[in-house]
Amino acid sequence: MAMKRKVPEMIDKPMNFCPGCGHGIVIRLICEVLEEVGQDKNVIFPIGVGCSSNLGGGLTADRFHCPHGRASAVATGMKRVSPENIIVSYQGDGDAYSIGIAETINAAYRNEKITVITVNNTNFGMTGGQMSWTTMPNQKTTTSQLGRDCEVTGVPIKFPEMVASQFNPAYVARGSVHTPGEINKLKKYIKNAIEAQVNGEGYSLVEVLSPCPVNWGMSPIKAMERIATDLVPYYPLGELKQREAK
Ligand SMILES: Cc1ncc(C[n+]2csc(CCOP(=O)(O)OP(=O)(O)O)c2C)c(N)n1
Repeated sequence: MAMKRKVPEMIDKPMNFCPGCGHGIVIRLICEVLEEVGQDKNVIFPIGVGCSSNLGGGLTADRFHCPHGRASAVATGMKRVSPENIIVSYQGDGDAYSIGIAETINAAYRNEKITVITVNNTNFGMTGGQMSWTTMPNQKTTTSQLGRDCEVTGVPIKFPEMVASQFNPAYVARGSVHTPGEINKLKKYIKNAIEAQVNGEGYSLVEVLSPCPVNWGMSPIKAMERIATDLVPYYPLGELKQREAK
């Protein structure tokens, strides 16, 4: 008998991502985890502006499409008003770390009991691939046509490192989607982040390195390879702050 393919119940429509985009993988993992920990009917997603917004179109879950960059502030309000709900913000790097960096830092600083998932594809994907704070040194984008000059722009931000070393979060990790093995590890990171919130342990953050083949001007396979060769050496993978044993 043929195996039945199991898609999480909360995914009820296809989402519109470019071929080879990583967003769909990340969203699938989040939904699988929420179902496994029994929170799929209890979650609310504050969603950023960008390709990340497509999450809103494909799920049955409650969600709120926030003003650009402000999802951490919205998440804070949701959690404080309704602490029994699980609040998972879903944002791109441009949204969370460039446009909304103040809100993103402030929620982490206050150790809000929310989960923040940021998809780092090293550019503003939806609007055509402009430079963001995570664009790599010398990377060509539509607004850094000669390559990112860090003398002029500063260096790419390592937000998880900053949160893990300067604040007091419950859990911080950086994962990636560029191999099946990394996807499995990423799922464990997302599970820890959401379980930390379920247990009221404090702020949890997972950054995901994710390909953007169209704006990187690469095939989907080359874009996955670029993560391994160019991004991982600068943005190391793994847990930056582990949960304390309860
Ligand atoms: C206040 C405001 N400024 C700018 C925009 C235009 N805008 C829409 S999506 C986007 C880029 C989002 O990039 P990122 O957060 O990295 O997400 P991605 O699309 O790469 O997933 C921008 C600049 C907007 N919608 N609102």
